[in-house]
Amino acid sequence: ELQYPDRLNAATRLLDDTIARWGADRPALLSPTESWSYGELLTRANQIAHELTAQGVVPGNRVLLRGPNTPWLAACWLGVLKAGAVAVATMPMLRAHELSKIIEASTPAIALCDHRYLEELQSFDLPVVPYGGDSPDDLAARCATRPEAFEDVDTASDDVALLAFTSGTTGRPKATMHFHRDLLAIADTFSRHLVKPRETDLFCGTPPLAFTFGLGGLLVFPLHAGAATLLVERATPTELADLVAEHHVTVLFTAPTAYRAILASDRRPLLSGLRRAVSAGEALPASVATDFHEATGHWLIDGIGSTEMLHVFISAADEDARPGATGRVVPGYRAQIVDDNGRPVPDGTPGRLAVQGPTGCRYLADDRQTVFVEDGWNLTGDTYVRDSDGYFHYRARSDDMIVSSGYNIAGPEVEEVLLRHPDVLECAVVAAPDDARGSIVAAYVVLNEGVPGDDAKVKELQDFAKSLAAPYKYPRRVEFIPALPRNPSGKVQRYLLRRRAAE
Ligand code: 3SK
Repeated sequence: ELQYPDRLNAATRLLDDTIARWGADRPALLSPTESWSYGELLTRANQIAHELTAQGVVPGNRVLLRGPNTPWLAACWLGVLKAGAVAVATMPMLRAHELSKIIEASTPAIALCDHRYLEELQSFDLPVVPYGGDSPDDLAARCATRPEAFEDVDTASDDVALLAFTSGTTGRPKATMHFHRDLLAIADTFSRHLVKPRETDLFCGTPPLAFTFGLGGLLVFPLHAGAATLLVERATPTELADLVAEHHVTVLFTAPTAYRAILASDRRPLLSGLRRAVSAGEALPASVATDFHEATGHWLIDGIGSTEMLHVFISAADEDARPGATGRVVPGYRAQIVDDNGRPVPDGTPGRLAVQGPTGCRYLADDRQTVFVEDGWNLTGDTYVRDSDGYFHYRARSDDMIVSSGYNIAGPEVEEVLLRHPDVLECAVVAAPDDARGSIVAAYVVLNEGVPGDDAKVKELQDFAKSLAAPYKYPRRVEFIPALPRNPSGKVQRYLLRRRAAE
């Protein structure tokens, strides 16, 4: 079991203690145009903590952060923790009406905002300090007048360090609270046992730091290991592959769709320089896992985590990886499959995934419990099967199970079949209400550029699905759409498709 002292500040551990171990001159944060050493990062984070304190921020206050992944955003996040305040990082693409829900729920004392993203914050009664620009009121100008050293606030290990918002299945955000010690726990579990970072590594990836997948993979894990991280604002799969090659990235964090797109492109060989590659956020199709292995000789580190649990709790790496299975429980966590009454089911039987560990779900003042906790077990909202070797196989989000004429059909399984068709770029499969069958399988398909989406293609995809899976699973309805709806962290918003299918 992980043991942490009663009092600790995660920013001290990630920054000051890393410097004490590895020195201050090593690179910490890179962007395509900048490079900050650990020493420079420490100075800026300390000055930000001074500035926040001077602005009246006291321990426990929340500080809203808004901007894409940049070194300044990372320094702000660390400065907030050093000041004993609570970081509320928001996805940069959120608009004012989405931000209003977050601001209402988190009541921040102040916002630190990338100077290019100020507009959406203007309608709120909230002090805002811009960063990353060169105006006289920019955070950089303010920091220049502040001391370089700061005595980090002596927070309790179970003081809240961050609020992470999840859009859940309804689009109404809920705030999950995570402690200082939780940030160390994710580094001491998933990162230590699966990612196995080295101080010589360079991390890179696409998830925003406001998504805890990105926060862990692109900030907490590299700093905890004394490594460097290349922060990029946004990158298409092709651009990401180019960055990997140009900067000699060794550890990559991104979603299955990006791996799939790179592997299908002429950038495929560029992945071979990677030492480790992590996939999460969506279920990893077995075909992508196998293809990645063929291209690089390495297995993708697949994982499932959640905003509620902070990071990944089931995963497999290296020779433990099994295409088609997410993996086994990450050391430090426990997982089981239970029925609707919370009773464990035998291996091989699908049920609800329940997980327990050093991190866990705590919602801030919210009575909606789609993921609820009982006796320390967190129900994740996913349907899984555990096999007799202890591997967990994803079936569907519990609400993505389609019951059609009495058959239980996992939407992602049908997606996986359709993705094997050479004309399909991406797809999502949901239930559409049907008088005769209860529900039918409806597939929303994005075709590769130039492929016509006509009746002949519908029939071809249906026949293709019937040829690869039990015929009762084939999509009785196929609709072609230009792009899948995704939330700002890149997850497919199946609830929107379910709504559309019900119209
Ligand atoms: O979606 C996931 O699997 C995930 C992984 C790590 C951290 C957070 C999330 C939501």
